[in-house]
Parts: sequence; structure tokens; C-alpha cells
Amino acid sequence: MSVKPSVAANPAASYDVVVVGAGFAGMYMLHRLRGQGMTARVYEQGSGVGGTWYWNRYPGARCDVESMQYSYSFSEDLQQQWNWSERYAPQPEILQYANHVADRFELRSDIQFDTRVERAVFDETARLWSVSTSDGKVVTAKHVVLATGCLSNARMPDIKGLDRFKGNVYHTGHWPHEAVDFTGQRVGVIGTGSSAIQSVPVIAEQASQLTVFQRTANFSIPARNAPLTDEEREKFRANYPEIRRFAREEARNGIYTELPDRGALDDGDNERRSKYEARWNRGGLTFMSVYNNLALDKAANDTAADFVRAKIAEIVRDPETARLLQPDNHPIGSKRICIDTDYFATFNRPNVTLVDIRSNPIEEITESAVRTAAKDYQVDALVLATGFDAMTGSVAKIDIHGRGGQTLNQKWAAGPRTYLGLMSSGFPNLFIVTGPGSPSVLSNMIVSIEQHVDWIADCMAYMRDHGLETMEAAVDAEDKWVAHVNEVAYTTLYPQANSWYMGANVPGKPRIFMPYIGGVGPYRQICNEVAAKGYEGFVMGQAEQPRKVAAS
Ligand code: N01
Repeated sequence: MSVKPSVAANPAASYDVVVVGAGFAGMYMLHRLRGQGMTARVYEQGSGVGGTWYWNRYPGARCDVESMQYSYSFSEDLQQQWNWSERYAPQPEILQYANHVADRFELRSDIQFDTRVERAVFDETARLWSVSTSDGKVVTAKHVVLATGCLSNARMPDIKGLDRFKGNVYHTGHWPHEAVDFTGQRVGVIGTGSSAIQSVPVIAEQASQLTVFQRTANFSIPARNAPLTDEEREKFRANYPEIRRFAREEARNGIYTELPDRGALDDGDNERRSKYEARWNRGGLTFMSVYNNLALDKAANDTAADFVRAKIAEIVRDPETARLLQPDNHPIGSKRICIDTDYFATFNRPNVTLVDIRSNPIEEITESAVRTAAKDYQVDALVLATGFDAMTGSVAKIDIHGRGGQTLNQKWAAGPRTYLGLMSSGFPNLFIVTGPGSPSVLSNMIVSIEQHVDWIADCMAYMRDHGLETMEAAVDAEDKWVAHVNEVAYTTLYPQANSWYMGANVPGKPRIFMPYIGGVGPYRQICNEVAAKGYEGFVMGQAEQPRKVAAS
């Protein structure tokens, strides 16, 4: 039974830890902190738990990692008792799971909903963070944990006239809580990333006419979603110790699957095609794990890309629409691969039209239409599936002041700089969960969240046990890590795409490959070794005397 100190929030309250966000990261962070007897206050801008799953309620939203794996592993009872209904749970079920976790571990009493953290200022004399929230209050805390999520800052496109549009406008990442019914409406969807690819087939079933505005075609693999049988669930549960171990230690992306032992060009055409066919029929993200060099070698990658392009041509009846849907400007997998249910087949429906806005850009939105140079497309409602200011967007919205009054936004103006994705020098006792410089979005997020939260909680306990008041990344360790993250990224094909991994979807955002592509297993090992060496590469402050543990 965990120790559960609870401090009622009041204007002068002081906590061991302030946690920003009550998604999967914030909830588990709170659970761990309570378990080691620390006081914590979680602030959440939404009215409920769940983070990205609280906001992304668009039609068709579901997980793209199998639910038996996209779930917490920290509680054996929880993973044995929770019944996922489908291979990829739909958003309402994932949100139900998040709420179940909040209730089961009695988390709500330390979470303040409908409250944004607006500002955090480090007081170098008191060695405390002063945290201001949207309800006008200020609290202090020894530590702040940013559990703000990587894809939580929905990005509105900068399209002229959007504010003039008379119909309803929805962003997939900020979907209303009431049911939205498109029956009988002419709907326009702008964007063709994962959110659009999941929502288009569902909206097409309701709308009288659906127009999809595509700037960049994306690779998508069928999900092959299906109800889970009792037998399938039991098989997973019985194998959980090995599945979870493998996901943490061996898988590059935190997903249990066979590891490929050969490259795409090591097989002849027929053998290669039959392997791709088998993975296509199995469905899901592991399509990219057929061979071990698809992310590294362009010629190998082309074989997978050609296979998927041929599938699109097979599925889509109109040859011109099929041609437009075939991605041609980035290697497969260099943008987050999409997982769909009937996305390409949806373009065979008579009520669905694809508009190529790469060759024929949107000029403006009028009161009732999306206008291109060629034509006005009349719509009653608009769905913006235009993505997120990923990884740094939600952090940047908080006015964070570290040593010498420097803000995190100033420090990150040319791109995020962290040591291990966990801390940024000059910002003592400020931790980031799945931050830039960690595997985060390249992995099963729950695996990475649990690893970070455990590391951070252990670190705070170490500080307490050793009488340490502050901890921060050393500048040289951070510089080396940033260089390493960049170097590893450029050994792969990933930087060849204009992706949100690179910040390329936000005009003016620095082009830096943000996540760490070294793999969750090696990354975990590095983090563990750093901790085992007394937090090597971090500067520890004890009373007035800082102690530096040199990075090797
Ligand atoms: O966003 P995106 P998303 N005019 O950035 C287009 C995760 N996720 O919400 O590529 C016209 O991928 C933009 O075009 P382009 C997953 O990690 C997971 O779909 O910039 N178009 C692109 O087509 C995913 O990768 C799931 O040329 C504009 C689209 O909008 C991440 O979230 C489900 C435009 C944005 O695609 C983001 O996915 C959903 C403009 N001004 C999401 N601005 C799961 O399955 C942007 N676009 C768990």
C-alpha cells in the first residue's frame, strides 16, 4: 500500500513536486511520488485525465500500438484485470482506462483540473520553483516535472480567411466533447496525416460530400483491427513478463515483435514481396520491421515504398486519384507511418473527392468554401487535421525562467537542448518526461513514459537521501548529448522528410531532429548507467557547494 500524503491546495502551498499535465505521464508520476512519501500537485488544463486521449476525440481516433502493449505495466493487477476490447482500442476506451487508473490509484485528490500552469520561476536563493497558475495562484515546489505531452499543442493552419468561415470548424486535436454529426453535410478535411487518415473513412460514412485537401501524400498500412478474444488476451497476460521485458530492453521502439535479422536487399524479389505481403496482411506498425535496414538504406527503403505504392494503386479505382495518394517525396517511415482502416478504399466512394493542394494550393477560405486558384469547394463544415507544434509546443507555452532569469524559450530558440531529454542546463530541478532528445515519439509512448517517470522518481529519492538541494544538466554533458542525438539521426533516412519530428510543419521552427533515434533499449541502458554513476553529467547542489559529477 503506497503512502499517500495529500496537501490541500492553497495560495501559499508548497510541494515537493509540481507536475504539469495529467496524461499518462503525469498520472504515473503522481503515483510514484506518493509511493515515496513526497507531496505533489498536478495541474491539468483539461477537465479530466488522459492528456492526448482527452483532447483527440475525432471520429475514428484509436491507438496505433496494440492496446495490450499500449498500457501501463507498473501494476501487475491492473494489466491482468483490464479487458481491452479490440486489438487497437478506440479513443473512448483509452480514456475510460485513464479514468479507471485515476480512480483505482485514487489520484484525483492531488490533481487540479481546468488549470493551466502559466509561469514557473526558479528562485536561486531559496532553491525553489515558484509556479503561477491560471486561477491566479502561486505555489512553490522543489521540483517541477513537465508531463506536458509531445502532441498536445494543436496547430491551427495559417490560412487566409479561416475566421470568416460561417460553418463549424473543428481541429482533430481539440475535438468537442459533444457528439458531432456530419450527416447530410458537405465536409472539408484539410491535412492527410494520421489524424485525417483515421477520421476520413468515418466522416465519409456520414457526410453527403467529403472533400479531402491533400498537400503531402502519406504512407499508411492497414490496422487490421478486430475484437480481441479471451484467448488472445490470456496469451498476452501469461507472457507479460517477457513481452514487457523485451519492449523495454530489446525493442528499438518499445513494441514486442520479431527483430529482423536481414536487410531488404538480401532477399530476392519474390521472397521480399511475400514478406511484405505477410506484414501487410498482419497489419500495424511492425510493417517497418520486416527488414533491419529500411530506415537506413534508401535502396532498401524503396522496395518497401514501392510495395505500398503498388497496394494503393490496387485499392484505388481512379488512376489519377491513386497516383495522387501515392507518396513520392519522402522515404517510407521517415514521417510517422500511418495505420488505417479503409483509408485508401474510401476514395472509391462516390461522395469522396481528393483535391491536390500541392499543385493547386488553398488561396483562402471564404464564408462557405475552400478556394483554390482552380475552384471554390463549397463546404458546410471544416475539419482541420493539421497536426501539432510537436514536442516543444506545450513547453513553450509556459513562461519558464531558470538561472539568471533566462527563459527556456530563449535557450531553445535555435532548437531544444537537453541532456538525455530529461533536463536542460540552467533549469535546476526541472524534469521533462519524454522530452526532445529522448526516444519518446519514436517509441511506444507508455514504455518511454514509465522509464522516464521511474528514472525521475528514483533521482528525486536519491537527492533527498543524499541531502542534495539541486540537480541540473552540466553544459558539457548536454552539448555532447545534443551532438549525439543529431549524429545518430543523420545516419538514418529520417531527416530526409519534412516531418514534425524535424519541426518542419511549423513555419519558423528550427529544423532539428528532436527525438533520439538510438532505440529505447540502448537509451534506457545509458540512463541507468548515468544514475548508477551518481548521476554522471549532472551538477548536484548541496547547501551552497555545488558538486559536479563529470561526464565521461
Ligand atoms: O498531424 P500531421 P496528425 N495547409 O502533422 C497538413 C500522432 N497520431 O494530427 O505534410 C494544408 O502528421 C500536413 O501537410 P504537410 C502520430 O504520431 C497518432 O495527423 O505539412 N495542409 C499534413 O498532411 C502522428 O504522426 C495517432 O504537407 C496542411 C497534416 O496537415 C501525429 O500524431 C492518430 C497545413 C498534418 O499531419 C500527428 O498526426 C493521430 C496547411 N496550412 C495522430 N498545415 C494514432 O494512431 C498542415 N497541413 C495513435
